Amino acid sequence: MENQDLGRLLRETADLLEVAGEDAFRVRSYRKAAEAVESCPERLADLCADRKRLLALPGIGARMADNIAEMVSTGRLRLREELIERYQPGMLELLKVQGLGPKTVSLIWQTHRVATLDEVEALARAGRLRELPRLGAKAEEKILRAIANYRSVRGRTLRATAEPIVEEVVARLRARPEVRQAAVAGSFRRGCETVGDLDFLVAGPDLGHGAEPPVIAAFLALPSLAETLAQGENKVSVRRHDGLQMDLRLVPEASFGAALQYFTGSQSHNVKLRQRAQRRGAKLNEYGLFDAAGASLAEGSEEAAIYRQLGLDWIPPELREDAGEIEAAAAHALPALLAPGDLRGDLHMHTVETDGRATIEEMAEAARARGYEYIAITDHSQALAMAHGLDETRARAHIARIRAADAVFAAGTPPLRILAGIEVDILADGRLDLADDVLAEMDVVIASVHSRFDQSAAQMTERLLRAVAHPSVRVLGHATGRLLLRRPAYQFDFARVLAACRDHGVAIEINASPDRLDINDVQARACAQQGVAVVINTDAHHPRHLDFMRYGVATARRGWLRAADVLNTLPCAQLLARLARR
Ligand code: DGT
Ligand code: CA
Ligand code: CA
Ligand code: ZN
Repeated sequence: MENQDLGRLLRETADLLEVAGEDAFRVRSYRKAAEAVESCPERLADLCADRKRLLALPGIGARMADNIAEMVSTGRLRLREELIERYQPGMLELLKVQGLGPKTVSLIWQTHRVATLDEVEALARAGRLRELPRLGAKAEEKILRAIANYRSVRGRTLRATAEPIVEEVVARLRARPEVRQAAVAGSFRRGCETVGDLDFLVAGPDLGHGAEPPVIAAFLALPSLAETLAQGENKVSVRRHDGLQMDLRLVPEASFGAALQYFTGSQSHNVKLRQRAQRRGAKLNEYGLFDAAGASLAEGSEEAAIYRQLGLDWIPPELREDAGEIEAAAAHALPALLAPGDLRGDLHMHTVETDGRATIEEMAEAARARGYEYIAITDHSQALAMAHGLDETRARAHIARIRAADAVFAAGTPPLRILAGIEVDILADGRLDLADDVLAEMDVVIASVHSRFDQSAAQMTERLLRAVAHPSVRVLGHATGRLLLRRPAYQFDFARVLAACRDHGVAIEINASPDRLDINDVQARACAQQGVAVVINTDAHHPRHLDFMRYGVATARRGWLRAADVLNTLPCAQLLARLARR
C-alpha cells in the first residue's frame, strides 16, 4: 500500500467514527494521522519495519503505529471494517457526497437508520429531513442537489490526479524489454478535464501468449491496485485503491496505430469515422483499415496513416468529439492549435499579501524559471475577508511593492515584467469591491464572483453584466464558479455575458487550476467564435501552481483555440497596449 492509500483508509475511519458519535479527540487523531501519512516523503510500507521511526512521525502514537502496521501487512484496517459492517457499505459513499458531512450523516442515521444514497434521497424527497434538528427545508433542498451532483460525477477522476499515475504506468510499460510501444488512449489522451477510467495500449514483436504474458503480470504488479476486474489473454482491467480503473490492451505491432485511434475515441468521433470508411467501401476497426476483400489499406502501425487514407488531415486527439473536426480535416481547415510554448505570461496569481504562499519576488522568480516574459500579481480584494483581501489603502501599498519589484526584474536577465493587478470581487449587485480610482491604477483588473452563488439566473446574469461594463475590468475570472467533482456552475446566461464581453473588450479567463478549468472547452470555443479574447491563467497560490498552465492549455485546445485567440501569447508591449485600450 502506498501512503495515500493508507491516508484514505485512516480518513474514512475518522469519518465513520464521527458518524458513530465517537469523541472528537479520537476522530481527530485519525485525521491527523492521515495527514502525517500523506505528507510523509518516505514510503510508510518501507519505513514500517522500524517502529521507532514510525513513532517519530507527528501525531503517530503506539495505537496508530499498530494501525499502520496492520494496514501495511493486511491491506485493511479492522476498525474500519467493523464500522462499515455496522452501517452497511453505503455509508462510505454517503460520506463522499460534497455537502453531506459526517455530522449530517450521523444525524440521519440516528433518526432513520438509513445509510445509502437512495434512501437519503427518498427521505429528502418525502420532506422528512427538514424535520431533523439543525436541518430545514433549505438544507433538505441542498442535500438533494448535492446528491444529484454527486451522481453526475461519481466514478470520475480529475485529470491532474490521473496524470502522475498515467506517467508512471506508461514509464513502467515502456521499460519492459518486450514492449516496443506503449501509450495512454481514451479521454486522458483527448485532454479531458476528468476521466472515467484510463486506457493503456502496448505493442511489441513478442508480448507472449498463454494465461499471463509478462507485461500483464507487470501491470498487475503495479502499486496501489485493489483488485483485478477482468483478465484475458490480451486484456486486463484493474481497480486501484482510490477507485480509479485502468485497462491494458496488448495489440499486434502492425495494429498499434489503428488501436490507438480506436481506443482514443471518442465514441462519436469513431462512429463518424467508420461511416466515412464505409462510404469509401472500406472497413475501419481496431486492427486497421481494410478494403472489401480484407486487404490492408493503411499501414495499421501508424495512426496518421488511417486518417490520411480516409482523405483527412491528422486530427489532434483533443478535437475528437465529433464537433466538426472530421469535416474540417477533410477541408484541410483544422486550426493550428495553441501549444504550451506559445504562452508568454500568466496574469492571475496570489501572494502572501492575501492567501498566497509566496512573495511577489518568489512568484516572479518561479515565472522567470518557466521562461515567461511577464506576470500579473492579482491578489484578492477586501470582501474576501477569509483570504485577508486588500482594501484601498493596502491595495495602493501593494501596487507600490509590485512596481518596485518590477523595476528590479525588468532589469534582470532574462527580463521579466511584473504587472500590477487585482482579482476584485464582484459584489452581489454587480458593483466591484474597490473604489474606481484604485482600480484605475491597475494594469490588469480581473473581476470574479466568490459569494452568493445561489442567486437566480436572472440576478447572476445582471450581476456579471454590470461588472463587465465597468471601465476598469479587463478580464472576467473563473466565470462560471464551478469546482470540478464538487460544485456545479452557478446559473446564468453565458451567451449574454459573452456578448457583453465582446462589446466592452473584456477577455474571459480559462482558469487553469485543475479543479476549476473554468470556463470549459465548449465555452472557450464560443469565445473565439464571438471574437472574445481568452486569457489562460493559473490562479497560482504557490510557485508550484504555475505549472497548472498545461491543464488550461488542454482545455483551450479542446476548445479549438489558436495562439491568436489567447491574450497571454502576446509579447508584453502588445499585451499592455491591448489592456490599455477597451
Ligand atoms: P471515460 O473513460 O469515460 O473518461 O471516456 P473514454 O472516452 O476514455 O471511454 P472508454 O474508456 O469507455 O473507451 C475509450 C475509447 O474506446 C472510447 O472513446 C471509444 C473506444 N470504445 C470503447 N468501447 C467502445 C465500444 O463499445 N464501441 C466503440 N465504438 N468504441 C468503443
Ligand atoms: Ca477511459
Ligand atoms: Ca476504458
Ligand atoms: Zn478567484
